[in-house]
Amino acid sequence: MSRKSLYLASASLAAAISLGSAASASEHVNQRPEEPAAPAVQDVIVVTGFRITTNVTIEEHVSPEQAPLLGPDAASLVARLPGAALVDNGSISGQVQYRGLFGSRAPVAIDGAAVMSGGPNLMDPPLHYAPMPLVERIEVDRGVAAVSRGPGMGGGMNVILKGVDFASGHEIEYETQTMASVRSVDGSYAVGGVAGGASEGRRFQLLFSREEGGDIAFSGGDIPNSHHERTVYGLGGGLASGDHAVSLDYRRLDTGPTGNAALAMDIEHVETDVARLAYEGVAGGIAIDAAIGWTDVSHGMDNFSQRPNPDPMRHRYTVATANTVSAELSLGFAALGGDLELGIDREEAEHDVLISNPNNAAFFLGSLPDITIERTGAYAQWEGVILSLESELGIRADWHSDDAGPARTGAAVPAGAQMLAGMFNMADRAHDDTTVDAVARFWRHTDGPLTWRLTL
Ligand SMILES: [Cu+2]
Repeated sequence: MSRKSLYLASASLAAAISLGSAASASEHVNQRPEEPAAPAVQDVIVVTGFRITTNVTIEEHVSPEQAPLLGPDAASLVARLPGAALVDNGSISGQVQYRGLFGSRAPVAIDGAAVMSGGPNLMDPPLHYAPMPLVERIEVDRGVAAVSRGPGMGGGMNVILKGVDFASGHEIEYETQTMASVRSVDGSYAVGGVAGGASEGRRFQLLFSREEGGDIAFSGGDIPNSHHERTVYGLGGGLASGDHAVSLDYRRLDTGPTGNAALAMDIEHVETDVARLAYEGVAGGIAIDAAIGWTDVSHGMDNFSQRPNPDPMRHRYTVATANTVSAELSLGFAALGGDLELGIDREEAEHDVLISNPNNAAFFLGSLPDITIERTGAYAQWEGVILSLESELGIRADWHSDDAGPARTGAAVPAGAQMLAGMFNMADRAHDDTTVDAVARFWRHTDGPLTWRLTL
């Protein structure tokens, strides 16, 4: 059975926001076993459109005509949820603020893996790595996030990218899911999707998306620095046998000149490689999830090539690099009348930022020099019924440590900044800290449309 879908974003059906259950999402898509639905504690945004060969019911969605997709940024879509707002730093640099939380307090994952940004001021925020043509759905924790999401406080987001799942039978079945959109306001287009094949024991897929748009036009002219350009491609595959499955995925993101009018510079490039090796299986009644991830970001930005800046002495070009390795392991089993999940995770990141003036070799500032950030976390999360309430109790601890190399400054840097760099270099540049998160979520469905929830 081959499934083919066509999405027309700028026509009548763009993006449907489902405020209902994650179960409605599974009607449209292959169920991913690693993401069990938890309707009462999540909002799920199903990115959908016309599916040519299947019937799609959209009654439970907000009418798409009332909520067309306004731009290329997935963050602007999530920002429509109650309690969410967009931090609009550029057409593909948006961050979601959720009930006052953002940044590391509202963690974002893609296919369950935490996303590591490379830019020091998040020109490539986590949702930058989820172009709309590749997004299948977005799950957002209502209020407090489960401890299994990682450290953070609430509004945890998980973007599920389109993908080819294992099929049934020995024969390879081929599948494509594609999407295309055009918008007149910025003369932009977006195309992309996934194509691949799968049997019960093998699967493979290719991902591609390309987006490009000029400055947004209005009756009074153009909005400067509102253009964008982004390409993502990738490949992945997996093998399954009995209760065990392994997968290996690789993605490359290539962002070209993109305006960030709200920030001091514009994106010249972001080039990011993401790879992930994952295992999922059951052994002796214990569900095991394990993964190793690797992210490498190279980012350049400047304040003169995409905005007026006539003084060559004030030109700045900044290179930022980030390299992250992460690993996680979780075990799930029945315990205490419910389901218990125990997990550990670790991240090691290296960051480096150098600000320079291409017109003056004596001007440079290593403002984030040889930064290393390490975190090790452990958590326990139990789900079951307490006093006839659906309940989830979780606790996690994280051990953080970070260090920095000496800051470097060129001779043309003003004395004040040189002095600050000197004081920074004399200070103790290593820190460590421990954080503890405890979460309790209770909910109860009633016969009517009401669901009671209490989260602490
Ligand atoms: Cu930047």
